[in-house]
Amino acid sequence: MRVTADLSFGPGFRWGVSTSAYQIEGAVAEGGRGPSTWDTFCAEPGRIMNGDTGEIACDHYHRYAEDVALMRELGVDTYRFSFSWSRIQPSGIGPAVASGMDFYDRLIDTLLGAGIQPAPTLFHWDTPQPLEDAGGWLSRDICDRFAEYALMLAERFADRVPMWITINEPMVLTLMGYSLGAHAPGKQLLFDALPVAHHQLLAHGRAVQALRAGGASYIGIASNHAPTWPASDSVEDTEAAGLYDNLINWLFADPVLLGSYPAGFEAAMPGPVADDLAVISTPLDWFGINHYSPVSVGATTGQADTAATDGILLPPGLPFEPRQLTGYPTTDFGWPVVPAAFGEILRTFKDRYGDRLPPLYITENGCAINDEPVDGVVTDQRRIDYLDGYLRALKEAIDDGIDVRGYFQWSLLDNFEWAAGYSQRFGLVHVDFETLERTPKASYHWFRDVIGRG
Ligand code: GBH
Repeated sequence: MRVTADLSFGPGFRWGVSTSAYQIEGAVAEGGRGPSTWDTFCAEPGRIMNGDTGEIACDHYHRYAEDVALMRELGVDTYRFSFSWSRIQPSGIGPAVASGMDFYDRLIDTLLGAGIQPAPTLFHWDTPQPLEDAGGWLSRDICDRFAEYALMLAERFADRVPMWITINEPMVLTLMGYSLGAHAPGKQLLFDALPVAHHQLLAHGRAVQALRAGGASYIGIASNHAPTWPASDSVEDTEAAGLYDNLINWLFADPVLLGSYPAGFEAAMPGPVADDLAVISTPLDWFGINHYSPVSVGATTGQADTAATDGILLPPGLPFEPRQLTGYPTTDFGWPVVPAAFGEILRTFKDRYGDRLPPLYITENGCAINDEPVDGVVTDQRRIDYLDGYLRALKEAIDDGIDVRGYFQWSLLDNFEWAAGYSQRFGLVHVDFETLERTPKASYHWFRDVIGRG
């Protein structure tokens, strides 16, 4: 399928694909890598669909050159990946392991040789297990560890890495990892998980400063955001949705962009919060938004729909209830496809932060569409339709004056989709998880055509 003429973003717009370490690398026991919380979590029976693990994943650790060649052929100018903290510092502290650094050296040099700008994320949820054992993100100490790790990475790579991302989706680690327990480390602390949000935000701010001290520049964060729609216009549903909106969106973006928490949250946070907020709001060069779907939320009635919370049944007694959004097509993961919500969240950012909003990048957007090869061809037309709709919404937002400088699609490859294991395929490139063979899908060819238009 060819792209219609109006889907072009002009010169200078950056096109990329995104991945993360645990989801693609495999080789979990090679090169001195230590265990991360995700290795531990996957080993616990019943945690991951079909008992899947990231032990081999896409075997990107060994096949990175083939994957870079796929990116070059795709025509992207940027590759967003993440460093595995456990490869660099297996115990989360102390000097870097040479073989861990060497792997990322090879990857970065191969990317640069292919004309692709590396945009690494320092942390995409895979905490070194020894740090988790010492309290993980519930402990303030991890902020010191993270700043040291950031400084080592900058000192090693700042000469070749022109764009940096501190943390991926601090909301999801807080909510899924520590509040509901569906992700590693599997804790169900409900509102007692709020310190995890604060410590990630503080670690982010400390890392921005450490990266700069180490010579790095063009630093941002990848934060996921979704419009939260009240299930009805009743006062109860509107209030419930407002609370949820603060919890999933503004609790994470306000401290970074305004230096304050939404009203009522500061008191729940540990430490000298006012001092911390000054660090958390260290100015960024750009802000990254990951966006997938809007969410519908109502007051608690006992009709919560687990499809609206990635399959997790929320415990009773919470003051809000995610509801199924009806009337939209859904991806194979069951997530609603609503391009207009993408434009809405971008406009909300501009309205909420005004002049304090740095240039935006879309650091993730994509969908699970699980088409398999037929005679060697993957005709994932529904992914093309999804991307076409979301890119049109993005173009409209840019035309309305929202400063978005790039779009990084999730994901280059089908990969380990966390609690869903290998059951959900987000890639432009199909991966056969038996043979590890890569097959570019129809959407890959379509996206190459989009990129080719600038
Ligand atoms: C990202 O998380 C991750 O950064 C990435 O590692 C992951 O592979 C990718 O997305 C795909 O999952 O209310 O039905 O719309 C995204 C996490 C996904 C959490 C959507 C909230 C709401 C489901 N978000 N989810 S729905």
